[in-house]
Order: sequence, then C-alpha cells, then structure tokens
Amino acid sequence: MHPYLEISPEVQKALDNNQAIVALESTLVAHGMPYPKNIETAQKLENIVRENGAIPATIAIINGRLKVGLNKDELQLLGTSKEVLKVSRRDIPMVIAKKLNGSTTVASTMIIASIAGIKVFATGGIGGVHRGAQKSFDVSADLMELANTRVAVVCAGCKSVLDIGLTLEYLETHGVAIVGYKTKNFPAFFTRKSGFKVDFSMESIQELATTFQAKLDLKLKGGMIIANPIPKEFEMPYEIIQEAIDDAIEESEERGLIGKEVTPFLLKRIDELTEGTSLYSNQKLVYNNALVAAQLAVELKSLK
Ligand code: PSU
Ligand code: MN
Repeated sequence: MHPYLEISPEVQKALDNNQAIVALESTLVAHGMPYPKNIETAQKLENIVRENGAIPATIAIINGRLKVGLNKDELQLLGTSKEVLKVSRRDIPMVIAKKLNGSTTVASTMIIASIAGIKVFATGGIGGVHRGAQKSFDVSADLMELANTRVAVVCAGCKSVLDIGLTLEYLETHGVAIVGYKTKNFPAFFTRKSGFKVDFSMESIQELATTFQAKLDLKLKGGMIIANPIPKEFEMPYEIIQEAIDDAIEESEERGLIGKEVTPFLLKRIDELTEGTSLYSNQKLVYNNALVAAQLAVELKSLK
C-alpha cells in the first residue's frame, strides 16, 4: 500500500472490509506510564475498541518501519526498552533512515493513521502550549498537526501542565473544531473542568459523526477534538493534582529541561508525587476515550 507502512493482518483485513478502525498512540506506552501498567493499559485499550465493534490499530515505529497494528512482541519492546525514541512529526524521516524504534505522539500517530486511511484516534491528552511559552517557545507539534491532518482525536482535554487558555486560542486560530462530549467544559485530563468552556457541546455519537463527516466532505483541512471528560468517579481532587503539577513544573525548570523531554518528565513526576493515584485516573480516562472513539468510528461507517 505504501512503501514505509507495515499494516498488521488484523488491521489490513478491517481496511479491506471497510470496517471501523480506531488508531491508538504509543508514546503513552513508552514514555507516559511505567512498566508493567503501560502494557496492561495498551492491551486493555485494544480490547475495549474490539468490544465496541471496531478494530484497534496501535501505531509505532519498529526498526524504521511505520507499524499500524502491533503484535505482542512489538508492544512488549515498546513498553520495556529504554531505547525507544519519542517520535513527533519532525523525527519520522530520521527514525526511518536509521532503522530505529520509536513511539508515536499524537502528532505522528495522526500522520501515520491518515496515511493508512484511519479517521478516528483515541489518546489520553493532547500536547499544547506550555506555561511560559512566551519565553520558551514550547508549543507541542500536536497542535500544528490538528490544524493540518484530517483525523478525529478523542481525548480528555489536556493537562494543566499546559497553558490551557493559550492552547485553545491556538486551536481557534487554526480552525480546529473542538466539541465537548456531554459537557460544556473543556476538561483538564484529571479533572472534568479546566475553567474554560467549549463553544459546542454534543450529547450523541451520531451528532459527533455528522460533524466530522461534514468536515471531511468539505475537505476542510485539519482534525477535530472530541473532548471527553474523565468519568466523575475517577476524577482527582483539584487541589491535589494542581499542587503536584506546580511542583513538577518547578522541578523541570530547575533542571533546565527543554524540548521533547519536558512532557515525559512532567508526566513521570506527577505520577510519583501523587503516589500512583494519578496513574489510576489516567488509565480510566484513556479507557473511556477508547470507548467513545470506537463508537464514533462505527457510527461514521454507518453514515455512508
Ligand atoms: N499529555 C499527556 N499524556 C501523554 C502525552 C501528553 O497527558 O502521554 C504525550 C502524547 O503522546 C503527546 C505528547 O502527543 O506527549 C506531547 O509531547 P510534546 O509536548 O513534547 O509535544
Ligand atoms: Mn514541547
């Protein structure tokens, strides 16, 4: 199909039969959660997608090949090896040429999904404009990708390690559709509210599908964000998570971290500072995103 792509038999069959498919990212496996919870989470995500009528396609780069759908060994490698690079748009060509292993971020997962013809993607949270970006210039490449690539991304908003207000301004400027699913609030990953509202809120999967289909039919550039808040019962107390985030940011500044190391460091420190309770919430919210993404992928197929 494409010289750089390697599609698993299960995903290839789904593509051939025009079945619903959900892309899943691998940076949350390699750099977002500790072993063995990361592998457990990745497998559970795939199962949730299957139970809801779609086929999961976890995306990563193995030995320089763009993989769409991973086998057990590949997932194990991503979850345990210390040599897995975090790959965003910028890094893809070098990782191919050097035949390296890489986990894909939201940006690079969108790119590879889109090459494979997959339209729906579930993740935990998107990257965004970091606090203090007016000095550091740290704006995640995820936002540029959302502005350019036609994939619907189901997420629990973004963490307040970011400047959520500036992230939303950026997305507005670049014409990225954002819909709150059963909420009027833009969620902040561990919490259902961020202090920011979404302009549009939808109660049904059918309406989400119609929205994204309109974007596709009009050939409007860019993706769509389905902001799906963490279920109430798994939400974290605001003060506890906020304190951990503030402390983690302070430490990352003290260490002088820059570039792609910032986000993985913050995720790891937040997990340590909350003694693993944030990891539990993290797992639950990604599961909920996989569920909604599977329903959306199925609905998109039935529209046509
Ligand atoms: N935010 C999270 N969890 C994550 C990430 C972000 O709450 O796992 C990962 C995603 O893969 C996202 C990437 O695409 O970090 C963004 O990294 P950066 O900020 O370096 O662009
Ligand atoms: Mn960054």
